[in-house]
Amino acid sequence: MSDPETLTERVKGLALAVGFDLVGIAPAEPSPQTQRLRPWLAHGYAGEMHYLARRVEERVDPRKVLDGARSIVALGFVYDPGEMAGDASAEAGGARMRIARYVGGDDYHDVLIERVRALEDGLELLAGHPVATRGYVDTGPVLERAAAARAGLGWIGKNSCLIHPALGSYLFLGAVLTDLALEPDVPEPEHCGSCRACLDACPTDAFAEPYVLDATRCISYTTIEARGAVPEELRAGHGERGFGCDICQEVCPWNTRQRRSVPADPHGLRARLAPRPEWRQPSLAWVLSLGEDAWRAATRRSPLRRAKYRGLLRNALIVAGNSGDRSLLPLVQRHADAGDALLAEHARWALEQLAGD
Ligand code: B12
Repeated sequence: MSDPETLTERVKGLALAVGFDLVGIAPAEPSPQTQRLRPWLAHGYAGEMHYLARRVEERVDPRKVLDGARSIVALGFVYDPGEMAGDASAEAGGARMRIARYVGGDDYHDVLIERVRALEDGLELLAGHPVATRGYVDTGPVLERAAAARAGLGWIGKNSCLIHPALGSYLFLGAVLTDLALEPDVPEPEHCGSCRACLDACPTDAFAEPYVLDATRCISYTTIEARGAVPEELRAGHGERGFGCDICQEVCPWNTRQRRSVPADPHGLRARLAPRPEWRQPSLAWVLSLGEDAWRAATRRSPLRRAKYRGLLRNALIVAGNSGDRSLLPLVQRHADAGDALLAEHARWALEQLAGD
């Protein structure tokens, strides 16, 4: 039998070696954080994300996901290296559309799940006997923020994001459940104090209270997850944001460049995730004129696909309405006259806003 502490250190070393920036161990059991899910769902904060209400037992108790699970290896990866997507100045004229920092390059699920699989393969070699594992980046029935917080990767802030004291919150998280008995880490105390920058900055008032996001009002939800019309009262709050939103993280003092450090990237993972040139503050006119084939080509291997073609155009029409740029009128009018009822309604709204301007 291997000494559990030694094995823990070797597992952590391997997680860093395969490319993660942060690793910690949580016991595979329910925690006060996982217990938050049920009340959150009961308030209706999940909106149309019905999948979150499935497999609730498993999300709350990891042992229901993997029989015999004893530990969670919680993983973190910095996706914003400090050169921010929103910083690219709008050299060419015309209105721009902002997309969240995590979306302009290759899809993080694909990039990071490979690394998770490498870690899972290595666990068996380190342990010297068969090891049961279930590894996830985002798509499994695991509350990854809860696991990360319990494993000491950082604390859950008032914006509900996991914040690391040195690396900030522009992190992707992952988790490997295993039947190995590893030594748990100590949770990080919370350091938000009396700060309410994120709560006050949200343009759609999406925080029901500190730490609790009403996803149905969150721009990340309305631009990526929601398939139908965006409620009119939320459209002005979208501003320039056409896919995801970083406002509650941009205003967070733990994300200032001076405060954040960026780890080395020997596997070139950050380069794969970095925004492609066409998605660094794309021109709104370009997005509004994309045909479906051009959209497919421009979003290959990208998380932008999740909103679908119609979703991106719907979002771009809202941004057009907020832009005050009347040179977009002909493009917007084209969508108002085309056959798609959802896009036509958003286009008419945008035309009214532009006429008002
Ligand atoms: C559904 C989902 C969303 C939804 C809902 C988000 C939410 N806050 O619930 C939407 C589409 C809005 C969303 C947006 C974003 N997401 Co998201 N999302 C998820 C997903 C798939 C499930 C989250 C979930 O179960 N939510 C339900 C709530 C109850 O759980 P939670 O988000 O973990 O929130 C915790 C806190 O709210 C806290 N809590 C709840 N109530 C209370 C009350 C008190 C008093 C206290 C103290 C705490 C507390 O406990 C919860 C459980 O740990 C996870 C992946 C995963 N499997 O975990 C990614 C994930 C959470 N998302 C992530 C990211 C990157 C984002 C965005 C930054 C993307 C973007 N730029 O647009 C935004 C951030 C918006 C925000 N402020 O949360 C990362 C988190 C990174 C981080 N540092 O925290 C994850 C882990 C994906 C990943 N694998 O990297 N997301």
